[in-house]
Amino acid sequence: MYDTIAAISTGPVTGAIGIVRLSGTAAVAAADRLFRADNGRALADAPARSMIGGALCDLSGRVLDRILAVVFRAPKSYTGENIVEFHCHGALPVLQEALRSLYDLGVRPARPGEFTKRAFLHGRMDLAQAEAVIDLITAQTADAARNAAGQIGGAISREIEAAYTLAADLCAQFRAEVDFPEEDVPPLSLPEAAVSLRAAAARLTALADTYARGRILREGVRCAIIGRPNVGKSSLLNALLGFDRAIVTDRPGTTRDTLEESVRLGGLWLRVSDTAGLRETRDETERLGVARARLAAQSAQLLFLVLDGSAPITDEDRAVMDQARGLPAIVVINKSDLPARIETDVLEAAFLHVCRVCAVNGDGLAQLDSLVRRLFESGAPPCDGGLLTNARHAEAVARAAAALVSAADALAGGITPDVVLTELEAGLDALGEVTGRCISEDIMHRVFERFCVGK
Ligand SMILES: Nc1nc2c(ncn2[C@@H]2O[C@H](COP(=O)(O)OP(=O)(O)OP(=O)(O)O)[C@@H](O)[C@H]2O)c(=O)[nH]1
Ligand SMILES: [Mg+2]
Repeated sequence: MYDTIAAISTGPVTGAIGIVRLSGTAAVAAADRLFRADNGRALADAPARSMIGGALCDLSGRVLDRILAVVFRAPKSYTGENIVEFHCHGALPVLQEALRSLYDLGVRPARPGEFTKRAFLHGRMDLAQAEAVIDLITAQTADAARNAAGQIGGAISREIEAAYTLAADLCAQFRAEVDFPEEDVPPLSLPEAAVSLRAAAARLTALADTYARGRILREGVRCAIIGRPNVGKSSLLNALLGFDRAIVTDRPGTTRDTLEESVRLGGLWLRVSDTAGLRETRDETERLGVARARLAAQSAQLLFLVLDGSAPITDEDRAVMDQARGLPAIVVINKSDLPARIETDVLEAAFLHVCRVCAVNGDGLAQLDSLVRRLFESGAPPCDGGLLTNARHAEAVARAAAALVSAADALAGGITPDVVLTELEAGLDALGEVTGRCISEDIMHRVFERFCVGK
């Protein structure tokens, strides 16, 4: 039995609509103290999942807002409990006043993620699906949202369950043979079992490998703009953002500190750092900036190496090119509005991805967009929910795959059933960590504390 909780599910912002949500045994009774339906009927008698017009009042009966109320009855609700939603006009003071009245009635403020935690605890979704809810809420790109939506629909859970069922069935068979050797348990075909285990392990390994791309979906791509001073790095950042974020001057050495901004490019979420121009310098502040620029370049997953297309390649350019060699880099030849004097053939020989842009008028940015898209999308599976986006899941799935391979090896090597059982059980535990079948209080707490209040 859980107490009744409430929160502003649309968040502490003013919008056209604001939703106060209550969940728990007393949700409908508490809501009925504040809501006067236009049809005169109590919410306790209202049909489920219908919008009912009426007035939202405080406990003294003063009207706060004209709203729509919806009742969802247990167990057919998001949390699996009785839920009432008040769809109000989005004025925060009204929403807060409604909450205060509910608290006076003994309803408790919901903690971050508590609605979704209850959904998990009541079996409305497994842990992988619950975690996808937070991915969906915080998605930065359409692909990230699509992947999360697929996971809420059970894409990951189905993969995990298939392996879980196979391992659990084999476990049951082996247990029967170990525990009741005198019973007539039909013998297991060991080679067949080993083959199915290896096939399941291969699928799990492929799933774990999707994390490389899934991580990019969730965390974005760390990208550094590097180049010698004055080639137009800050101008490129501003052009990508669509507004003047970084200071631009015609004096080399303008940018000192690194500056990070998020941009959407090539369907991806890029966390772009504009950096100080790379050169040898005696100026102490600039030297610190150059050191930071090098650090940003080293930790980046993608480099935009900017060159000035209106000048021949300099020694400073060459030093930057040396630093970028072997890293995922796109050479951006800037200032395409000026007469070209750069040796393009040298660049094309040294780097796979080269494009010409003008950071001042935006020419060539579309080509940069498609280069980024191509660089990160080649061979990637579609974002339909099949990508793991969570390090904890990826680690557990890889561990499960390793355990199933060990079990298959033990079977093939004619090792005693108890060893096979130990491996199979380790695999089951690892899979259970993803779906939440076997999960410690501590991990569960950590998962849900990442949520916002009201979800
Ligand atoms: N004609 C032309 N000028 C540009 C273009 N992009 C940048 N510039 C000019 O080049 C100069 C340097 O631009 P910045 O963006 O400050 O260059 P930066 O690489 O950030 O320079 P540092 O911060 O000093 O390393 C400025 O005068 C810009 O207006 C371009 O595409 N065409
Ligand atoms: Mg700059």
